[in-house]
Amino acid sequence: MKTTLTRIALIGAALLAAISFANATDTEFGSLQITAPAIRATLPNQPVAGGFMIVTNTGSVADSLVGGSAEFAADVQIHEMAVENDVMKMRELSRGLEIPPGGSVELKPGGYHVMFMKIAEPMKDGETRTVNLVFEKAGTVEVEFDVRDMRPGMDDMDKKKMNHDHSDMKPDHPDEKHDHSEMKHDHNG
Ligand SMILES: [Cu+2]
Repeated sequence: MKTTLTRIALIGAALLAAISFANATDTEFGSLQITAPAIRATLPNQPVAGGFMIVTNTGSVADSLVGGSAEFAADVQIHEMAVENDVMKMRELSRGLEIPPGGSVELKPGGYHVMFMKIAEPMKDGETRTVNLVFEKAGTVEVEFDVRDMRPGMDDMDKKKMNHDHSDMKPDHPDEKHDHSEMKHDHNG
């Protein structure tokens, strides 16, 4: 009985995992796992796009996500976003983003992200995009990213800080400032 219950619980967990990542193409690459890769849909004329995913390192040595390439972008960089003196800023991680052995790192809105610079056309919800990610040790891996409408406000960090659940459709929402800084970013990056 106990075993059956455990089994049911496991199947339930597996189903939940399958549902939440239903559209994403998870990729295994040596000792690296890339889960739920997604690009945030862009506004017309937005020059940059953000990419997000979870990278898990099941190996015994650290590896680093150092960059990438994509047909639709002039350059692919690894960025970090952080609050500095109450202002959201982002910078390129010049030495890459380290994925510790036995650990995983989440790239998400408001934090680490892949930045697609000078995109050739808007990223539209429902599309998929092929991206080559480059890891320092593991080398290059091709990953299919889903383009998804991630409205500003889906960021957990912001949810805690600002109580804005009913106002995230407003274009003048404070959250939008993050996107503006992303948009300006290609001139100094
Ligand atoms: Cu960025």
